[in-house]
Amino acid sequence: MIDEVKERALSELSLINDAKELEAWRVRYLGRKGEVSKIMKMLPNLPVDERREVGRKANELKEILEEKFEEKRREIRKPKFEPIDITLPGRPPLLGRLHPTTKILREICEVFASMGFEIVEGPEVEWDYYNFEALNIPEDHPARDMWSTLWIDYEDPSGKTPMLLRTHTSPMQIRVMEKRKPPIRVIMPGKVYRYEATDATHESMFYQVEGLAVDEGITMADLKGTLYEFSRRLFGKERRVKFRCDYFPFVEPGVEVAIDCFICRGEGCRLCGGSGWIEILGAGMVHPEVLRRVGYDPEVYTGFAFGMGIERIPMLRYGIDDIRLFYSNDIRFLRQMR
Ligand code: 2U9
Repeated sequence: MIDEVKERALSELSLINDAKELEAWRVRYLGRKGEVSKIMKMLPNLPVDERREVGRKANELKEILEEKFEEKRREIRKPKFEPIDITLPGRPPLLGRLHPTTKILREICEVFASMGFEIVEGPEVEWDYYNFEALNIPEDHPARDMWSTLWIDYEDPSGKTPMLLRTHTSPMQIRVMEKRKPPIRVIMPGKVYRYEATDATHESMFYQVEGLAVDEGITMADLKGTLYEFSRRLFGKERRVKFRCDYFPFVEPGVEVAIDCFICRGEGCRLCGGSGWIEILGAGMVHPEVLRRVGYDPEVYTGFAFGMGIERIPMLRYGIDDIRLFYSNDIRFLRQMR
């Protein structure tokens, strides 16, 4: 009989889908005069040995029906559609931003790509040969002091030169020249490493873009024309550009390139340190010794090269006063980018 009540109750319940019917069902089965109560009231009339078994089953029935009742009640109460308040303002989607280094790097690449330069990348762990020797910076030469180097503790079994983290992207230019024949027009963006105490203007890792053009008949005029164009495309077409002598072992002559300050236009202000000029890059005609080493005849081929540190540019443009902010992974820094 208990089983029959259970089956009936559950099959009726399965057809119910409103609160009124559900309440009637509850009264019918779980109410004071309901089916379960009726069974309970019968218990004292049963023989003692049957009473126990029937009592247990009756309690079980009661529990199951109560549980199923609750389940159904929750189901009925749940709205069929999530209510939405269409007057609430929408949640703005979270937009990613470009890191200032990435943004400027892309701008630089675009300018040179439009002038016919190809973008190449290369290894950050290098041989001493490519980072120094081939660039006319011999071992024990004082010129090496220009680059505080992070050495890699590795000795190549073939007796190759020591390994290091590249201190500039120049080694890649040697690799390109070894692999190809002129005409060459490439730029190489990438990370470089220096063994240096960090401060507001120095980091042990930073980005560089270097460029190289080698062909027959390339002159200083090509260098100047290219870098004039670059400076104006990046910093404004009204910029004045100044070339001054400088020294790098891998170029001869070497120059330092400065633009008139884009804040004070040369008057002298805080940004340019009062001089009216801002240094943006270094450059020069590729040293004949460097060409000879990669098997190019310097009597036939000439070239120009340039190099710049990237972070300096967004620092000037966005007024960022500490280079350490770039790679400390503080999201508040990136959120300020447009
Ligand atoms: C080859 C031949 C010549 C690359 C050059 C510079 C001048 C230069 C510095 C600017 C700031 C590096 O980031 S920085 O510290 N670079 O001033 N770089 S000429 O000349 C080369 C490179 C490769 C084969």
